[in-house]
Amino acid sequence: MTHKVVSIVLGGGRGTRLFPLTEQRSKPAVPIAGKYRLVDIPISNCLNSGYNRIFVLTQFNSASLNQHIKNSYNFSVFSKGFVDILAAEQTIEGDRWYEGTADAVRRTQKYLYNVDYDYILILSGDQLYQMDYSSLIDFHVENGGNVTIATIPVNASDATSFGILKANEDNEITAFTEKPDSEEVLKWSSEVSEDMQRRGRVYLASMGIYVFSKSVLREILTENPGMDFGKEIIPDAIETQKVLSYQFDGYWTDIGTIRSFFDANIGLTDDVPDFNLFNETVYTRARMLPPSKISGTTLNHTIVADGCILHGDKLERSVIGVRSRIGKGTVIKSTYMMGGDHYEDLEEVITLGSTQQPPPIGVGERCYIENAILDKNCRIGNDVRIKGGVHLPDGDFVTHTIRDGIVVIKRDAVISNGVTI
Ligand code: ADQ
Ligand code: ADP
Repeated sequence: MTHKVVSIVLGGGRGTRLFPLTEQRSKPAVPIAGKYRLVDIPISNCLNSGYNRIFVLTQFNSASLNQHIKNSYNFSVFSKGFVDILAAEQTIEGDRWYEGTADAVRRTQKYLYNVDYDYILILSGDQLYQMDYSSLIDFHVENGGNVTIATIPVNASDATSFGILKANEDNEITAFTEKPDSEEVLKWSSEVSEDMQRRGRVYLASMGIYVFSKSVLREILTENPGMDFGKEIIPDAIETQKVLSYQFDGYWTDIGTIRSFFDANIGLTDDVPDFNLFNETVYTRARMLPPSKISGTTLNHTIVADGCILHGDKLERSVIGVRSRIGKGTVIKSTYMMGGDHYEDLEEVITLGSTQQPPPIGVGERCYIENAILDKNCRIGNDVRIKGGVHLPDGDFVTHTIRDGIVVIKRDAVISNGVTI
């Protein structure tokens, strides 16, 4: 049975946890897996589930996000589909930014009046997973829910970063606590499958994916002035509405921090990755780039996107993004190189290569790079050594940031010949 659904992707607050990747762009526009953007994940899940009316809520509206959405998601005139960006904006009522997830949805409701729907699907913009939302909607409808939360069993250490809940045998949520501390969490275990129990995943976490029946959302957001779903709206709804838990048993991970973002990208190079790009289509912009050209390079567990020119010595457990250029003798390990937005022409590369002021876009010759994220368009000279790891304390510098031992080279940064980080 197809239901009338509109989807809202919560594209991100200030995105401070992903700094410096969000320094110059909004969170939904952060490049992932060498050729996609974060926002492509929830949008693709929606499209693969048959839901093609999607709003993306974001704090600021970078040109790149607009360009990406406009160029990637075009529906035919015979379709009612759309992907629209709604950025926190100045209005007669005020010039505040969205002050939380519920506030963002509340201030977006006026755009929904023209859309014909019965159920609203609220999604997070910073998670990596593949899910058929139509099963979730069917579950919500068949079980007569007012609100349904997608849930997943997690272990005690992860549980402190999520909303944790308890449900009865009818999957009705009876209690909810947002991000309990490590002592409090111990009181929140649930009955889960034997397999989950064996893995210590006995706490039922909210995935931050919510289904609301149309009138219920309007009622709740009018009556409860709360700014956040997790902190205020959901705990309140449990008291007044039928709130259901829909347990998901696939792979799901939150990619809101540099560490989890890095792990999710590098994880794609596993033999059988948890998130399998070869399963369902992940949609993105069709770029018409030339195939990658590789010479003299040993590649091991590495993903190479389109349009790269690679001469390095060895690439291992790395994701090499679109239009990357890597010079001779360079070794790259456990690194996510996002690539470039454009090519420099050959003449430019040769001139820049000979003067090295600044070096051409890409990574130069005889470099060693490990445990790093190289943002778009960075210019790394020759003989540069970047070695992330636990020995490096967190810090913010002009050209890079260090978080959890991962060196993040900023977008457009210039790292001169011979520099060691
Ligand atoms: P968090 O992810 O910590 O917990 P939050 O920071 O509110 O919650 O973010 C949810 C999503 O909304 C993210 O994609 C975020 O980028 C986006 N977002 C945040 N503020 C926004 C704003 N002002 N405008 C637009 N988008 C915004 C939530 C729940 C937990 C649950 C986890 C699962 O509160 O209960 O366990 O998600 O990841
Ligand atoms: P980001 O993608 O990392 O958020 P931008 O949005 O600023 O960064 O840049 C992405 C887009 O800008 C690309 O789609 C590319 O077409 C275009 N672009 C940026 N710089 C150039 C350039 N020098 N020449 C041509 N196109 C460019």
